[in-house]
Amino acid sequence: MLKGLAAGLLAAAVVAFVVDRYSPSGPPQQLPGGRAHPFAPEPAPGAEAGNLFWIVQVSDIHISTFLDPERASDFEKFCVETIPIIQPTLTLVTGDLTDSKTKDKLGSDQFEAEWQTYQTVLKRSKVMEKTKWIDIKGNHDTFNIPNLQSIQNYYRKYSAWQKDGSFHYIHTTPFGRYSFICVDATLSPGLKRPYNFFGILNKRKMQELSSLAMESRESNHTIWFGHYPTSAIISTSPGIRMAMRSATAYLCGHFHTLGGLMPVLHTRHHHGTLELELADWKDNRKYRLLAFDHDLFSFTDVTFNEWPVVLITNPKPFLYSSSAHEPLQRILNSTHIRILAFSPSPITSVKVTIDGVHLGDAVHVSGPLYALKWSPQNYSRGFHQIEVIVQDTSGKSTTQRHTFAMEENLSLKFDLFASWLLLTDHYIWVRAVFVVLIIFQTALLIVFRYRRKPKFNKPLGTSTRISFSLHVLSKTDLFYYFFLVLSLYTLLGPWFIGEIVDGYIGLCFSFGIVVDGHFFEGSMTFLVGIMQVVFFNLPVMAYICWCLFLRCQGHSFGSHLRHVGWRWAVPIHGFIALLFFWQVFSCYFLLKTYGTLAFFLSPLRTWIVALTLFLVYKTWKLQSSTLRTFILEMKNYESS
Ligand SMILES: *[C@@H]1O[C@H](CO)[C@@H](O)[C@H](O)[C@H]1NC(C)=O
Ligand SMILES: *[C@@H]1O[C@H](CO)[C@@H](O)[C@H](O)[C@H]1NC(C)=O
Ligand SMILES: *[C@@H]1O[C@H](CO)[C@@H](O)[C@H](O)[C@H]1NC(C)=O
Ligand SMILES: CC(=O)N[C@H]1CO[C@H](CO)[C@@H](O)[C@@H]1O
Repeated sequence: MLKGLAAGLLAAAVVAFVVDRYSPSGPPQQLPGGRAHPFAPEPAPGAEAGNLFWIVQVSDIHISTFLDPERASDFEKFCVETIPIIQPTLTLVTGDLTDSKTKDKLGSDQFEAEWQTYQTVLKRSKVMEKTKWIDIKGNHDTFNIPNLQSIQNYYRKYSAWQKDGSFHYIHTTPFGRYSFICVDATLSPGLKRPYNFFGILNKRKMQELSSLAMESRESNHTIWFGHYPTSAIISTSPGIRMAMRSATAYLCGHFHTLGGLMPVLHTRHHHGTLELELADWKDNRKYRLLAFDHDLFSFTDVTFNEWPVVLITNPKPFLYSSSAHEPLQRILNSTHIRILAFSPSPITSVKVTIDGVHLGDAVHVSGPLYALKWSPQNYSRGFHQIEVIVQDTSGKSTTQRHTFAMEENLSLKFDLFASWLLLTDHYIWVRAVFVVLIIFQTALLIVFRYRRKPKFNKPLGTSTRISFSLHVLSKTDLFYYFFLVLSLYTLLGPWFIGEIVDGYIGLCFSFGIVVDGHFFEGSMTFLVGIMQVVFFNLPVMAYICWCLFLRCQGHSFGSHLRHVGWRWAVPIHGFIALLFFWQVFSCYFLLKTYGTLAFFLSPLRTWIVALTLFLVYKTWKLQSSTLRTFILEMKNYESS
């Protein structure tokens, strides 16, 4: 009863913590680090064309020589058709320009042809003359590159930006200065996949970013952008989110949509910065339109070739508002609702509705801008829903709707799972879980080795059986040392030695990768380590326990089937066979990803497969005095 209550309280506390930590809400109250003055209520959005510009983001293009040629041809169409219609001031391409995966999709390498395709698209479409095109590297663009000077670093030759490293691009307008800071967390040397999933910002790179942040202090808005979400970046103190706290938003890609699970990955950092992951071009053909209208920031994520594209810039959505970064009082001070609408065909109507009441058609101002006079005071209390329907001459129409509000003490929450994905430093929890698992298995072995086995007392319940079999396993040297060494080796030993980058031999440990004099802190490795323990080390140990228990009952490999029956034996052996084949597949995976040398020099892959077969054989054949004692004891018990 008391235990239940305590567990309930603990669970409630954990849930409260999670909900509190991962459900960042509407406008936060505090001023961000560095902002000296409160915002001026002027200029407020009206019917004039000024104080407005917009940009486009596209991410994870993955141009591939082997797969889906439409990725590149659609991308060319995007440059030839979409960009001239939208005419963004700036286009940010946030990494993974090329796929850089081998034909079997397992290995990774730089293919010059992919980069040439990318460059050809840029040149043929003349897109760089139509918009400021800023393309940065993603992890795929750095697979298998020994150093930045290497000829393999095709980014230097074929991209538009061509310069490695973080930078600060300033867009200056008559109405203000706008900063765009690139976070380059890609690795150098660029490891082959899959141990290239997390970005790293060492001390030097962090200092560089902090000074860029200082430079941007006087800007009206600062946008940070990079390939990796902040949760997939290992950064030194004070941490990447802290460094970008004065930014209005951080734009990134990399997670795609998590295989379709998370089509929207948006959240807010504790300091108010929005983190906006963009779905990929690769499979989903997504891109993003962002606008600064009288310093109010708004954006919409859209699908390629779906027209009209519509963005309501005033009033902006409450969820994405930050009183720390934007002059939100200008909404209440504004005279017009403002909408950007783009389409290849002329636009015929822009209908505006608030809370189900049709307010009229917005009037064309200039370019893509439409405006409709309104009285914001009427909506100054509580939440309101704005809906805009844009129609063009081709008969296509798009509906955009969102919730806005002008009171700052209201709150709306971001999706909890999206926030968890973007706000957790994943390299930390995977490390903790991995170490806990290793300690659990090691402790289990040691405890049962040195604990005295209690006498049997009838009846033989499940827990007694489990404990008995653990005693047998831990007290028999061969099995004890096998699993103890396996467990500690998973933690400490090199898993494999091989060409982490072609031509450079490196070592892969759970806690990191060493190659060419560089050490890369572990992240993905811990996740692989968790899989290893959960799907191999622990189940195989449980399986050997089960077999040993049957042996103690006097069965052989042949006779145990009759005893336990097919209904149990088939699923158990089948499950272990499945895990075993997964291990065999991971050897093949290693061969394909890191090459022949890694395949042969891999204690935790190839060697363990052979050793496990040997161990299973020994489970049924081993003759040892310890085992005999247990067999005898079981016999005495069963005959009593
Ligand atoms: C940008 O900042 C300057 C200086 O604070 C200010 O005068 C100007 O009005 C701002 N621009 C807009 C569009 O608010
Ligand atoms: C909004 O307020 C104005 C007066 O300020 C009033 O004339 C108008 O009818 C109101 N509209 C709505 C929808 O309440
Ligand atoms: C927000 O503040 C206003 C006064 O500024 C108050 O009238 C209103 O009830 C508050 N709303 C909530 C939800 O607390
Ligand atoms: C259109 C409008 O309401 N403008 C007002 C915005 O706020 C300033 C200062 O509070 C007023 O002077 C404007 O008249």
